[in-house]
Amino acid sequence: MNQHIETLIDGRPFSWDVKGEFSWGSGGPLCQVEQDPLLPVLGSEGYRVIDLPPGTADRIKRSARALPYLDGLTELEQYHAWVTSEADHIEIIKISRDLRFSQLGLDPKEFTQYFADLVGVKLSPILPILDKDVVQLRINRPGSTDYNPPHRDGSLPHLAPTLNVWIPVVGVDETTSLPILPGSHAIAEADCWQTQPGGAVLGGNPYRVPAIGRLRSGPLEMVRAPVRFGQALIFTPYLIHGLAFNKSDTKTRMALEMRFQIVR
Ligand SMILES: O=C(O)CCC(=O)C(=O)O
Ligand SMILES: [Fe+2]
Repeated sequence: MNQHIETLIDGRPFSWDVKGEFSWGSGGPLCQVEQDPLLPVLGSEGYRVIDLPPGTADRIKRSARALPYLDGLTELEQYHAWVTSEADHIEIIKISRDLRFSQLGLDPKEFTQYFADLVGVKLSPILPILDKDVVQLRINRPGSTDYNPPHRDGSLPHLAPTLNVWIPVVGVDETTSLPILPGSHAIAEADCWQTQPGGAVLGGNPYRVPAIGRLRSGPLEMVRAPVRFGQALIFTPYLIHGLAFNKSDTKTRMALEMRFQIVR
């Protein structure tokens, strides 16, 4: 069923259309708020913005520019003017959403150690259910539906015991950054009006994560994460995030998503 959903981003109305069957979830929060190993560092808002070591963001940007399927694109921010058709874009994002650290020439050990030290929890780049590391380059063209619905990665079992890391590559500012709902990891499932896994289609693309349309208390009131080039947003996989509509007229936004398994 087609749904037209009203949301607030930074206090301004933003409405979006999604195809899916929505219903109220059941039970309490997925996040074990009292025992969660990440929350002592992420705090009651469930996220933090941290500085990357000097030079790291530039190195990541060079790695993205060197990806074979982006060959010939000199300014990553101009991707939308460079990609010639929707079909080509779809081929590109099929690859960019399922990368390994090695394809980017990045050392998984270096990043795992850096974030493990930050949160004080043992991490691994390998997600056991998938038996591999997964890094995603999110490419989000101006004014497009290249955004995913509001969701929690932790709604999917293989992404639940992880730390989410979101790293600006190009074009991240107050018009393009990732909207989040601070503190939303503590919201009960019963208070989220959502689809089943795999049950949401947005802009013609199916999404594996359940989409969250609204809360019992009212519309989602999201804020763009205050993270910029040179920094990273680290967050609990139970934090509601998504709907990163690119409001700029001129810049494609790219961000690199890393996930680390919590080792117990
Ligand atoms: O970059 C985006 O728009 C989505 C990011 C996301 O869903 C994630 O980092 O888990
Ligand atoms: Fe996500």
